[in-house]
Amino acid sequence: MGLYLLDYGAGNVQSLANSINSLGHSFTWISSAEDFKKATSLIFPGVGAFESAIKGLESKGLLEPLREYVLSGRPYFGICIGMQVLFESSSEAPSVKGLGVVPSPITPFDSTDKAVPHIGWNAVDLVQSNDPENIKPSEYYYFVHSFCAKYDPQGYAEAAKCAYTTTQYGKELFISSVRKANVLGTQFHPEKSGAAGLAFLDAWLRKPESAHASAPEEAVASSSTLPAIITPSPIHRLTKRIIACMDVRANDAGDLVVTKGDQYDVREKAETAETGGAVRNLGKPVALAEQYYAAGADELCLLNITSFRHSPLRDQPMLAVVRAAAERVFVPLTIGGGIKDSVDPDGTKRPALEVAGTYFRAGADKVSIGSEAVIAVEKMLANGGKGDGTSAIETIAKAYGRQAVVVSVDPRRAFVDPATYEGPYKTELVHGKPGSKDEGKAWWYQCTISGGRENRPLSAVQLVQGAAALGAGEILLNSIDRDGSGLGFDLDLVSLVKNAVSIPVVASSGAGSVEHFTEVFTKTNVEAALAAGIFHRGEVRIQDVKSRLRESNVIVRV
Ligand code: 1PR
Repeated sequence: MGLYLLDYGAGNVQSLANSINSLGHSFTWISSAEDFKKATSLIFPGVGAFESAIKGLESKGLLEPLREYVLSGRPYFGICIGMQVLFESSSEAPSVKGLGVVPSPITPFDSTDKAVPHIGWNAVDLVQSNDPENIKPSEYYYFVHSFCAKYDPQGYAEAAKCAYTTTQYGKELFISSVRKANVLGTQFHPEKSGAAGLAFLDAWLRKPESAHASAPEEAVASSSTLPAIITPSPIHRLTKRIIACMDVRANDAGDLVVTKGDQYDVREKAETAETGGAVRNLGKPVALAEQYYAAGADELCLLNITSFRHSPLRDQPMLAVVRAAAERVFVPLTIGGGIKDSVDPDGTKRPALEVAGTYFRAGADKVSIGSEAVIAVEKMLANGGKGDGTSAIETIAKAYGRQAVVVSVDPRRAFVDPATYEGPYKTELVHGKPGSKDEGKAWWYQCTISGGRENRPLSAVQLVQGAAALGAGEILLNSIDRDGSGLGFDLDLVSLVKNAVSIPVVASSGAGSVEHFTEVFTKTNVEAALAAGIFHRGEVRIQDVKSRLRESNVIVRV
């Protein structure tokens, strides 16, 4: 008896488990169809892709028991895919059917006027007058999805009547949560929405089950109230994200520390008397992660910059860091470094999908792929521009959804003679601004692998376009030239990449002051900005960055 959580085996369900534990509630995992009979409340935290969710449930014999549970009138709370399965169908996977409790389809966002997936903190507007979870229209909640249920009171009136809240992305208005009889569903992730999300979840969990339950027939009954007609606002309220990044590696004593490089060199300068040559130590990863969460970081990024000799699955300390951080931090966590096919010393093959799955189960929300993405795009271009389905990007995106796959780009400027250059990157050349120290120079952005140690014959534009075609959901755009320099983001690079893809782009490398964040958000269309050194050294606080952005009318979560 009691609260059960449903895990269909391909999503980060650990984040929800961690938030429920942190709120002091207990639960049991559904491990067989029989468990549905014992459940008196059920949460389905479905992260990932619609097809793998439905097929995963079917293959485990859990789809029909889930349908019976929902129709029984007992309390159900579905998150993201857990909400989408309540609908009739999804164009993400036309061959499979949803539960049909909410009669409308799930369709893709239009990417002509905005980046898709919709990733980040957005506002919700209450539609139903009854608000038992006390949702806060003044707060922001975290979304990460490419498909949604459009709010369409004329075309899909019955579904619109189920809308508890709506949210606007670009010009599109979609159902961001549903409430019907015993059923609650949120497209946003309360478990990743900081204090506001935890309060929402807690409100649902604290209510007596009898208050959520309904008679079985109410779960399918239609309502007589007419759905509200809502006119979209001129602008949406998706916030710009501020991300704190921790580069993690073992120092010379073997302890995992947060380090920070200058142009990717993480060792103290040789002339520094006592510490010369040592790996820079800027703190402990979990302690820093907690500190940045408390300070209002919208996301955290942990990059394992150790070069793996074996599969990263043997790197238990890093997994322990991810687990501990995920227990304390309730905003999204991206983990990078070593996400690739590898082989253990005993010959055991470890596909990238397994590596990623291990990080997801430890509590990561997204994985970031660096070197392997470059190799995959080179292979794809050599094959006439088509992926063969085997790359890390493709396999992970297929199982977990593209929003879980970030491609980390490590480009460096490659100078050419602008007067004579006739090479393949001619259309991507950037010319130094008149009056700047680069006047008269021209360069393209060359991809590197292995932490910048190896240059590859691929441009940043080719990489991001190829990665997006293979299924990446977001770009983390570093700059080796700017890393640790404090000179500000490389706006030429950011604009070039942002204009080349329609997936969200995170600008990284070079932040040295609050003004650099204002600059990157007002001069480019980038969705998020990431910094490391200035936060680690305490030179700038995340709160100060956000206050300044607000003064410049950039929408941020404060
Ligand atoms: O190739 O899939 O194993 O992934 C390795 C990952 O580790 C990549 O994301 C790569 O960017 C990163 N990485 C590898 N070596 C280093 C290094 O520093 N020696 N760190 C490294 C790259 C760059 C950013 C940094 C920003 C902001 N770190 O993470 O945080 O530049 O810094 P700033 O604000 O101080 O300027 P794979």
